Amino acid sequence: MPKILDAIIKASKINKKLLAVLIDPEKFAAENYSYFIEKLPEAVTHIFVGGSTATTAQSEVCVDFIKTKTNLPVILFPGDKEQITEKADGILLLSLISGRNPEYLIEQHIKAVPKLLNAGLEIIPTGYLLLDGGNQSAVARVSKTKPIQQDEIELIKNTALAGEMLGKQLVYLEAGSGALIPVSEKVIAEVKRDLNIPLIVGGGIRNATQLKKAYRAGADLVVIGTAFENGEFK
Ligand code: 1GP
Repeated sequence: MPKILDAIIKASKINKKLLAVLIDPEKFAAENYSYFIEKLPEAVTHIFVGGSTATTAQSEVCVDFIKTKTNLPVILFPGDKEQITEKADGILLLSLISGRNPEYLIEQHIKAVPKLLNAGLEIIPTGYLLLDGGNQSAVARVSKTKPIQQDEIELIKNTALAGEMLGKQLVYLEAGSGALIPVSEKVIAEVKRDLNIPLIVGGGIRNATQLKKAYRAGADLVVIGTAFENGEFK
């Protein structure tokens, strides 16, 4: 039973908004995160673990620790197959469909199969779109792909819908970690209009106003990393 995905779909149907905190295993140190995880805002429903360049060991230590501190679902959001650890509950199996680099469209996934086969992780096929967030993102740098400009609404929308038609179970609109400009309400609303699967939005969301705007525009789940990590979320 795909428990994590089912819960996200159910929440989306009743318009219950979800919030994920993103933890980068590379920046993780138990002594800094202990308090952080225990004191997460009540609205947080999921923990995402991933970064652009973390190793398997870093990812494992991070997930292990988080699992001792919370019962929230811990979901891998890996930048690389090396970050896959069976200690998590699930994985967003991301296909970078905004880009044209075969490595992140299919190669990484093929290489990940031996690790995923018997891992017992809930695998959630996710169409991942990198949009321009006003600065160069780690995703763009590592994946060597170009983000889609946020005014290319038709392209963004059709890319997301193509993802759904290909069988992705979630669409993730990403402005990049630390983006100066989060995904706009217009983009979120246009994508959401014809999409039948839950919509995740992340990148550059730093305060409650931006969070509310993303929800109001149609995001089902918002991901916040940097602002929580730095204790700057207002
Ligand atoms: C990055 O969308 C996430 O993949 C979170 O971005 O770190 O800017 O919150 P921030």
